Amino acid sequence: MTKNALITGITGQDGSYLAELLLEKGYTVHGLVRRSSTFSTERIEHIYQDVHEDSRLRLHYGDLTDGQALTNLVLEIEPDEIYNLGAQSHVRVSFDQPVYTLQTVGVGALNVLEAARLLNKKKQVRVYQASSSEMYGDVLQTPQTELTPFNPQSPYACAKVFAFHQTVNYRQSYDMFASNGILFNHESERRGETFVTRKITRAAGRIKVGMQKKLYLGNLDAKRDWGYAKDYVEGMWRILQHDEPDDFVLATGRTETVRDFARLVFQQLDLDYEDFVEIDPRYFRPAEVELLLGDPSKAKEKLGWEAATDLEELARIMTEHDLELAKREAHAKSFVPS
Ligand code: NDP
Ligand code: GDR
Repeated sequence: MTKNALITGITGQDGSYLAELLLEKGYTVHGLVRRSSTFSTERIEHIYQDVHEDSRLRLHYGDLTDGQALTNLVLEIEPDEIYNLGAQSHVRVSFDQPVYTLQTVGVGALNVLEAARLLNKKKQVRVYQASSSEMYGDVLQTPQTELTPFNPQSPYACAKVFAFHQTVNYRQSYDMFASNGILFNHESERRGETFVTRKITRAAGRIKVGMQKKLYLGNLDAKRDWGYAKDYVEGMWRILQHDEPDDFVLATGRTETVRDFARLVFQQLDLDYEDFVEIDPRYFRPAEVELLLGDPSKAKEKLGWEAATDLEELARIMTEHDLELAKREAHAKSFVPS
């Protein structure tokens, strides 16, 4: 029988890859989309068909902060699986918008769990909560596992810790199938342009074609465990197919600095990052997470999941993509209508 899934955050990086994966697997996919004055559906345009055709991808207006509308939607579409990926997901921005961040990331997750609890009285629904390595914060133990204590360092991370515990609490209190994926940083050519990896690959491409002179960054010494988003959405799906609800770290098990990533990207374009990268303190954070390194052993053992793409390959995919994008931008700029 065809399965039915609801994805919050379907217009984001992960939501778009997950929607592709679930459609390939034969699911009907419902996506929650925020109303905005311009279209926000660029990442899923290639899989979206006209609503008047028999499409297995169906979009619904909604917002994680509107719990009543979310409950109505969940009770109407009766999903077998809910993937809660929606979030104000930028750590630096969460210091500027702490309350809004808590509303979407924390209360939003609780709204999803409440809606699922009500549906669960009628049919079993499985819930995936997008938890984050940011919850470990100023790390108390390396590498980080499912048992490492949290020590969050930002409003975003505090809100994710709240959502993590609510997910565990709903599992224990109501016998619900509710699982956390504790995902370490994962990137792609669809990554938002203000996250550091994409900021670097976008700038390097533009520098290569002569459209930009400098790249301004913050802390170059922060270390992150970076994987490829396409690999990670497969892990999310496996977490919900497991025979029991549980919490899993998804990571590569390798950590590198922001500086290393910049060096790698510029090298791939035969450039030296030191000639172009400048430090701008505006990108420093009030509190920084200096080191993240995940131990994905449990996911490997119980789910058979492993990150398939290494950092060099990830940097190559993103750099090639953004060089082509920069070339098209340069071409469009040079075009003079006759
Ligand atoms: P993105 O920032 O790319 O996407 C976030 C999505 O959430 C977008 O679709 C956005 O909609 C939507 N959204 C934001 N606010 C609301 C709201 N109030 N109501 C409904 N939807 C909303 O994030 P990613 O795809 O990178 O990440 C997916 C999830 O995984 C997030 O929860 C993130 O915090 C978490 N995570 C991400 C990691 C990563 O490395 N990428 C690692 C660990 C966890 P819109 O397009 O309209 O802005
Ligand atoms: P992060 O990702 O905070 O880990 O959160 P981000 O790419 O924003 O920062 C990674 C590291 O790079 C440093 N940095 C910069 N960051 C940004 N954005 N811009 C800069 O100019 C810059 N210069 C240096 C940061 O200080 C940081 O140390 C991401 C998000 O996807 C979260 O939603 C997710 O939960 C975590 O990953 C896991």
